[in-house]
Amino acid sequence: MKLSKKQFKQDFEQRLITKFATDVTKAGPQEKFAALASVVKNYYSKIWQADNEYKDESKKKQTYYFSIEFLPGKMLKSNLLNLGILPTVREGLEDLGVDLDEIAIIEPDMAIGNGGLGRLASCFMDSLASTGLPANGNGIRYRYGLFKQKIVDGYQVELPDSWLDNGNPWEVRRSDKAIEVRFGGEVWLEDDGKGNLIPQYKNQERVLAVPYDTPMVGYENTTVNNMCLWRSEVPKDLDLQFQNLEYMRQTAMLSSELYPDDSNYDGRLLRLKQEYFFVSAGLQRIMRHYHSTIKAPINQIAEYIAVHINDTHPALCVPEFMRLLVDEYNVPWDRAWDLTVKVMSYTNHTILSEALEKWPEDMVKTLLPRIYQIIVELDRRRTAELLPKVGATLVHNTRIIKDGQIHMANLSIIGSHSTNGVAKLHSDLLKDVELHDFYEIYPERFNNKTNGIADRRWSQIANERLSTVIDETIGKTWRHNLNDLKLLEAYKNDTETLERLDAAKFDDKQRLAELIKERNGITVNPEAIFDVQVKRLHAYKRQLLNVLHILKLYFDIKDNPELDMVPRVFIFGAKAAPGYHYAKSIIKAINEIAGMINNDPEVKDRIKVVFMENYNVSLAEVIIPAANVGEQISLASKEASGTSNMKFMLNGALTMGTLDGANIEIFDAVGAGNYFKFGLTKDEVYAYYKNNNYNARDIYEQNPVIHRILDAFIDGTIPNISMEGPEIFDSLTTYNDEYFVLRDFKDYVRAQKSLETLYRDKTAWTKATLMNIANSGRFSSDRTVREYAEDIWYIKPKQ
Ligand code: GPV
Repeated sequence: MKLSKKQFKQDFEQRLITKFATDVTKAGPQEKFAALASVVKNYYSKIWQADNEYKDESKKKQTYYFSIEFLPGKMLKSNLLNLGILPTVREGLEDLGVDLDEIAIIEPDMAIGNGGLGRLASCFMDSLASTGLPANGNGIRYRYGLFKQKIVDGYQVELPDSWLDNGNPWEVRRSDKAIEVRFGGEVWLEDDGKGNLIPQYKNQERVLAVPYDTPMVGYENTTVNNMCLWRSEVPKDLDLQFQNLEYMRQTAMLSSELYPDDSNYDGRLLRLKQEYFFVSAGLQRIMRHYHSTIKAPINQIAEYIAVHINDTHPALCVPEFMRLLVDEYNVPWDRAWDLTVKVMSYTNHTILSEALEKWPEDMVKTLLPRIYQIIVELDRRRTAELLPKVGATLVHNTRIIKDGQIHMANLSIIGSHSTNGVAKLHSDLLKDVELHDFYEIYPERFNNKTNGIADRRWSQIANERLSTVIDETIGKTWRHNLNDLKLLEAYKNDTETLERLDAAKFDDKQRLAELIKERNGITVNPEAIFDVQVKRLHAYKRQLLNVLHILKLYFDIKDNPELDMVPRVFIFGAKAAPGYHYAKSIIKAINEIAGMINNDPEVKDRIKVVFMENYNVSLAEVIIPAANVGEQISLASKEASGTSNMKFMLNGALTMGTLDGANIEIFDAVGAGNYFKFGLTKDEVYAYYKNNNYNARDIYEQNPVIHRILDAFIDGTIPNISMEGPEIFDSLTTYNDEYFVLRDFKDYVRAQKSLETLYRDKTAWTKATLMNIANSGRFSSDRTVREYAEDIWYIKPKQ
């Protein structure tokens, strides 16, 4: 949009008066933020309305992305950037003596997601709008987002994230569009005399779902999409007497808290209620819109809407859509099923068995009796139809209902026309191994969509210094088309460019060093290698492997106090699910090891270990630009994709990585010389499973280096871990090291050595850095959503 600095200053000062009866000299930071956000909202509102009108009139097909998590982080700068007014606003504020960064920091992170899955959903929201694709988000407006992490005595402590205390300037509450969602009670079918079976209900629990719309502003275009988040309330007509207090409490709880589990299934009733709540409300809103605005016959609905099931949490979309079509719109069963499969599509984000959702039949039957009937009927008809075609084994292995449980992945695959994995390796594993039986029956449904990132946030916003260097080298077209970063390759031997890249990195490292000083009280040397692992704490991600390597270096120094090594700062950021005991023990161990090493005078600052508390999107925006190395060290086959690997690459950090998830595609893009590869391949991992011949205790007994490192966990070397030390030690020995940490250790150490060697050659290192940036174009989520649009949703961009 067009905006002069003068106009902006006027708008901002005026808003301070109308909103807070104050001026720029007296306003507090919260007031300044709220006034600025309100001005920005005013700027995009006209575009939003116009785009809504365009969508209504053109009636073009739209996607609805159902996700139980979103993780947008802060929205102010992203909105400013996308509106094309970030520099104008920054300068305007400067004229008024206000620092934009100091205002931006006031906004709480919107953290209604756990990690990669939620962040991916938000990257998609940005990219969908930025590529002009007509799409909507659908989720839950949790009153409390992901917990805030404090580290106390080295332990993780969880505090509530009460992010709405000062209001949310971006959202619009639409009470007029509230919808009722019903749970429990009894249901039976009655013949209406015309051969139709009409469900009758008794004693249902009614909940009001109120939508809060948040605009998703496209990058320098005219698209503004909508992310709809639902809040649960008590229906207004209910008689609120004393006996209803418990009911009111239950209702409020539906949209009260985000479950803090990442890649882990927790089969609690409240979670199932949340899943149905946002699914039913979202689909009902779509149906209303279809009838009020699209006004096409119901049997054409698949030509106007696509519904995406982001992992299995919204899998109830399948039976709920059936219910709406069959019960509310009198569509015959077979026709309804055909429409459902055409409308739905599904993404799988993991093969870890502990993350696969299976709900007990009884629970679904009691909470959602009509949905249960529909699922039983779907299962029955499918079994009858397929038995003669594919045989009993395949049918049994792929049934929706098995052993008294409803398998949500099976429901999602069967009820949709597309199932995709999130990186090539992961999609291949789905086809060849984990979902092979489904692949036999529905080969045409399987496809790959390698993840991507909203590059604008991770470069233009998070790393202005690097962005400027890139502009000065190859011009600005990369800001619109990330593939143009490829132009950088022409400068890979250009000393001046390499020096500038290096200087930008140094600035970013200094900025992080200051933050570390402020938050952790640790002084780190910006000349050191910044070696970073930031992601949820999970055994399969193997933060422990990183820790063992740090201990190895530490003992090398203890054995040889004069050891010549490039100084390293190991930086961790990780939240553990509150109920994940083992993960919390690792956090405690990292912090105790940090204390031990950082305070050992003999180390002479050659190693520093920093655990930064409360890792979240906005902390990532400071840490990742400052990284020299990104640790992507999951056991091959376990990390479906990973997305921080792409953020590191884009910011000129080199990957220390296994051949897992999207790492493989990064490796292919940058070439062997610009990536530190180590570890078992997925075939080697699967061979161990097949032959059942992994023996971690043997490695411990036979490798003296590993022996000594592991003993440090139980012999008092590492202080204050008398509970955690043995737990970790036993997991690696007695319990046979589930994720082959010991097996990959030696090769990891080798790769780390070669990393150090390369870092000593500054030019060679920076050149590798440039090659990473230059080849990161493919990992823009603009590319990813375009692929979804073409291959899965059949939607077209505006213009
Ligand atoms: I399932 N993922 C996640 O963050 N939470 C989950 O509950 C599940 C998956 C992640 C995967 O672990 C990552 O490898 C992947 O990059 C991300 O989803 C986005 O696809």
